[in-house]
Amino acid sequence: MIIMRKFDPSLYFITDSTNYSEEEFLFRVEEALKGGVTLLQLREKNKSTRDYIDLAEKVHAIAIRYNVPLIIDDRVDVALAVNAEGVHVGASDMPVSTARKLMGEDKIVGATAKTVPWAEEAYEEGADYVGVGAIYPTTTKVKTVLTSTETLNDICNAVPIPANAIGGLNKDNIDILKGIPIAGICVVSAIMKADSPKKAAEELKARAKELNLIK
Ligand code: TZP
Ligand code: MG
Repeated sequence: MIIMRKFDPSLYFITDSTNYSEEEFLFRVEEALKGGVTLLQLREKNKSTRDYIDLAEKVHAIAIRYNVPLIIDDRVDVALAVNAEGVHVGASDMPVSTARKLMGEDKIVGATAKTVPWAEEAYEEGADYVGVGAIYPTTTKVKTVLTSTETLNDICNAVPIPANAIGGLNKDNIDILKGIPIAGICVVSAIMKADSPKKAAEELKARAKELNLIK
């Protein structure tokens, strides 16, 4: 059993099953875990509730073997149904305070924050971490605007919870984050679409360490 709410956000991998068979998708998720991903989010936008739960159960079974917490995007009901370690909510999802109430004190609740007031509100409502971005334009299906590295820095300094950078990040461009007290890097494509998700995770982690972005 994973100790709840103790998590390492340093290499946060968010999945996207689009264009993969379930077998290929699960293989890639496991390879990423082998490569050193420390936190995993299942992010599905077009699945029925039943299919979301079905896939979440499979991903959770894999994540447990690597002792990596599983966060479910958007859906508290799906997170509770599979006893995932947490949920991530954005602006159009359930409010953080409601997600916290439903998830209980033992689970991780993450939130999206693009401004300092938004991050402060998430923290006050019980969020355990904030995801901040998009730092770079992203090709991952998402309605988002860019967040400057100045705002990212301000958010990191404004709230006592971990703040992760997200959006278009890869091993060749994370140097832009140097000196900003982020807790970790969040990526979809850089790992999901890599020839080898394992190698991509290893290289991203090594580069982030080299830049002193993570320990
Ligand atoms: N929120 C802000 S950017 C983003 C999300 C979910 C997508 C990041 O995906 P990628 O492929 O790492 O740019
Ligand atoms: Mg959402």
